[in-house]
Amino acid sequence: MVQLSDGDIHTREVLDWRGLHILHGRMSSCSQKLRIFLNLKGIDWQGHEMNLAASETYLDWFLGINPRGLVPVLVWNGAVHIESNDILALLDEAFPEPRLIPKDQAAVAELLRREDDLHLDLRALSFRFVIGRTNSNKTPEMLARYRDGERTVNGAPDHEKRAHEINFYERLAAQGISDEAVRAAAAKFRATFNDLEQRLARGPYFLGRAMSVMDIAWFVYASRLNFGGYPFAKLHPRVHAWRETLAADERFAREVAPPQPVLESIARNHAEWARTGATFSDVTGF
Ligand SMILES: N[C@@H](CCC(=O)N[C@@H](CS)C(=O)NCC(=O)O)C(=O)O
Repeated sequence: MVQLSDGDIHTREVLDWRGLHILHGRMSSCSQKLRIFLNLKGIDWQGHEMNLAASETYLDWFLGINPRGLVPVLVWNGAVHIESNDILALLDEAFPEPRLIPKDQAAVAELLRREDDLHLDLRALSFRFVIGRTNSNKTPEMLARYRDGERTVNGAPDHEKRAHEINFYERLAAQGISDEAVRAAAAKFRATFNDLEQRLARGPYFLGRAMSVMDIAWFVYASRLNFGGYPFAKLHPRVHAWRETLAADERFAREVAPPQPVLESIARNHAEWARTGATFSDVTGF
């Protein structure tokens, strides 16, 4: 569990926030996962939406809450919790109905770890095939401030986690998202969705008869990749049908739906990539 300690938090006003507050991003996959989870549990929360396109999580105000500069963040009666999967575990304990993280399933921890590991791959594919961002939205000054800040997680410097983010944005600025990087990321998703396809042969949800956090987490990833043109129906028909079933449920659908202007821009991007032979299938051969 990552609950920040008092000394980690420089934006002191949040210590006075009562109730359950979520700092999140509309198009952030980890935030989408948390919002679906909250919907299914029927938990009331107060939202603080951060604009990720404008890099608001790199502002001092936000970094004073989460030194990693990432959403989502839970502030619950003044206690600050980061890392989406830890937040879900905490909330599942506090609001056990319906139970979404079964205790007796060894597969849960492994599949959530895999989801977290693939996060930067999802971001790369999203930028390239959904948002169409090939340049970094972080200036060198922003990255330097992010790198050099004297910020801590539980009292200890947190350079390694931040290094991953910095590497990602420096590479993006230097070389965009190469076809090679796309193919490597896509292959990892294909292998994981092949495993998930096998799981769905045993029941309607990834863990069998009951819906769980696994379905939420992978629904978010599958929805994002679906927007990018990943051919689910062709490669993983059961995953395709499972995603469509969940997408018919508003508690899922509304959280992954891009705002109208973003939808229009995605449609324009796809038309352009189709015209130039640069779609997801063109690049990956899937
Ligand atoms: N391991 C973290 C990952 C969180 C994360 O990477 N959040 C992304 C959005 S999905 C973010 O805040 N990105 C800010 C940016 O890239 O500017 C978690 O599970 O909470």
